[in-house]
Amino acid sequence: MTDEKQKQRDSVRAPDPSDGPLTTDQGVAVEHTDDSLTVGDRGPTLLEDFHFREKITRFDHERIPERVVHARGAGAYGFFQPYASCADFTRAAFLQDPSLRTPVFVRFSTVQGPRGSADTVRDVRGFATKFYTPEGNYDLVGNNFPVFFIQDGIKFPDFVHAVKPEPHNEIPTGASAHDTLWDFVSLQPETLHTIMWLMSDRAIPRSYRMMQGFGVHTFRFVNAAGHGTFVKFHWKPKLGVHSLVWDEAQEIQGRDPDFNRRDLWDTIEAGQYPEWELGVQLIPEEDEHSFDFDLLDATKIVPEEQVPVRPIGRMVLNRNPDNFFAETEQVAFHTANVVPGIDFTNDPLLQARNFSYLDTQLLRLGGPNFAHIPVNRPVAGVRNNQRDGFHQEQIHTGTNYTPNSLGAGCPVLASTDAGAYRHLTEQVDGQKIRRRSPSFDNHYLQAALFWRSMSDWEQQHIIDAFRFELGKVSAKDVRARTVEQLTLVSADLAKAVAEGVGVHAPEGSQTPTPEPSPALSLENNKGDGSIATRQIAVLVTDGVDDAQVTALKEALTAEGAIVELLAPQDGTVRTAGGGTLPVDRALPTVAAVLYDAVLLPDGAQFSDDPVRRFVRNSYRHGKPIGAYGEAASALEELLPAAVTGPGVNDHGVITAPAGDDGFGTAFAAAVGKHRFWDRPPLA
Ligand code: HDE
Repeated sequence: MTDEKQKQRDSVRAPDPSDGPLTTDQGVAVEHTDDSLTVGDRGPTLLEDFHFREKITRFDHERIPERVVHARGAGAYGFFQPYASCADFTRAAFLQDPSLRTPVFVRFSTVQGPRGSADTVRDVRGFATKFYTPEGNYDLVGNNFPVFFIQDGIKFPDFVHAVKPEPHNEIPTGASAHDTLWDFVSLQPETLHTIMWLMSDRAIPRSYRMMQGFGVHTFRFVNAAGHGTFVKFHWKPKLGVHSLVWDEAQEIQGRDPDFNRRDLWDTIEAGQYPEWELGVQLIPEEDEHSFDFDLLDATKIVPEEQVPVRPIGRMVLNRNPDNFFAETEQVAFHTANVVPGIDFTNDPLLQARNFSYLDTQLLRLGGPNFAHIPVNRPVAGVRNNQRDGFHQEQIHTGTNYTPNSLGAGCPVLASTDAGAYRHLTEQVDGQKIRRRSPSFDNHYLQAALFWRSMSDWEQQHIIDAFRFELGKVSAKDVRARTVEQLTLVSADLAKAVAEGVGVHAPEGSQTPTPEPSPALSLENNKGDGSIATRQIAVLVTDGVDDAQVTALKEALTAEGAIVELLAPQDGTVRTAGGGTLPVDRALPTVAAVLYDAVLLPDGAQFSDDPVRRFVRNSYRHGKPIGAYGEAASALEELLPAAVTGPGVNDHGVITAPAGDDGFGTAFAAAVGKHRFWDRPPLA
């Protein structure tokens, strides 16, 4: 369906290259572009070669500064549609009419690494959405964690300097496991809650399509009567929230550094559109002070058990950009891009962001006219007296000041009834001071809340992550100081981390014991068990039973899974019946870490090293493994501790005799569970 944004994009597409010959930037046709203009066969090159000079100059100027944070990203277009009118609490036009689809552009990102860094690093993921609403652009510039590392934006340069590669040697790329970050963390306890999220599997999402998103700050909705309500925004993925394991994530960094970007692109191209539900936690103004934390503190969540998340609409991403640079690189999000009905709070982190985004974009996009860039252009009309500047794209006519009579007073001012933005009227008074509010003081309570809300395997992964990260820190006193901080979150956690990194965890600290919030555990966010878009590897060799492979592939594909036949070499394999079966990929070009599950069909041979490695790696990473017919016995020999006879076991290993009708269903059910953590170790 072509929406207003797509029509606008169509109107600015570069001419079709097949419409005429190659030209210069001035539209002059070119007859030869492979050799420069020289005197004689062996030069010198002539300055008058305008085509050469233009071609090289344009190339020399192709790069723009990358984002200072969130440099690495991937984006897509789609739409947002509310379920029902939200008029009771906001007048935002795009949240009134359930039949109105608002075009969106979403960019997902990592934070620490540069543009060319790997996707599957341990990091926060950006989740920024631009809604092209009838009342102008609204940007919800969120992350996949609901909290942030610092409370006041004035600390942002310190935090970012600490987490970025170290200044003397620009190491490490895309990683937080280094001295300066942990030095900062150990001295700045407000980071701890978000550090718990960073050490959890939330920091290594399986896919952008399987992440939650959060607005982080408390914002405000304002209704037509001018009444405000505090609001926290949540995106919930339809496919559930799923993550990788750290060992796997590291291997993917080498095997396919574009893992998350490719996944987003490929699924949209395949018509398997990612979808999220937008939910809001609404807090009446009179309840502002009824929590044991401050609503203005971005290092705190409002537990869902305390204030439920109310679903208000859904977002579907259904179109890849046409040009990465023009769209995904040049998109400019800004927390201050709000529309009537959405307002700010005095969260000091949000206030700083409201300054920073425009400021950085002036540099990154080369001047003040970047709203003319197609991806940034609102579908709502733009009329104002802002003029000139670098890269002015429009020819303004008429007067350029207000008030005027010579231009018939245009553009005229709007009333709020006609859609004008009006900031919420609010009484504010106090002393001018430079001091953190005492209501922001408790840094340990919610770090403990997060820890206590995790399942056993999630806690183990957090311990492993702390051990990995601190183990990479060369300054022993930084390790010790961080562990000291952890003793104020959980004695068990501190002890387990201390043991792994060779420091002592002091005893006797008081740790908070808040009631767990089950909504925080990945265990409770798995989705409905759908196997849609899951990548399933079928390992085939000569001798395979093709009838059953084909039947299983059809059944799994019908449920939306992506099934690939992998063989030691590309081309075809010979089937048991003497025919041939086409192969999708050769094993040397892929790896187990790029798949969600593996299937071993009857008749295929599992003696080859690459095949055995594939199966063992899938097992180590908790992935479902299915084998039938003779392959089941081969699997038993390969993973003796894991196969407990025919059928489905708790370890996600499914075996069955050839021709067993229930095998496909049992295997699909295991794939829908994503991972199995409680497995006997490999022999
Ligand atoms: Fe950002 N952030 N940020 N940030 N942020 C940027 O804007 C900043 C913060 C987030 O895909 C920059 O255009 C400050 C929280 C995302 O293009 C910059 C502070 C959250 C993206 C900037 C924060 C975010 C950015 C870099 C502390 C989650 C990528 C380039 C006060 C709610 C958007 C740019 C995209 C990008 C500043 C903290 C999310 C420098 C000063 C909290 C998703 O302006």
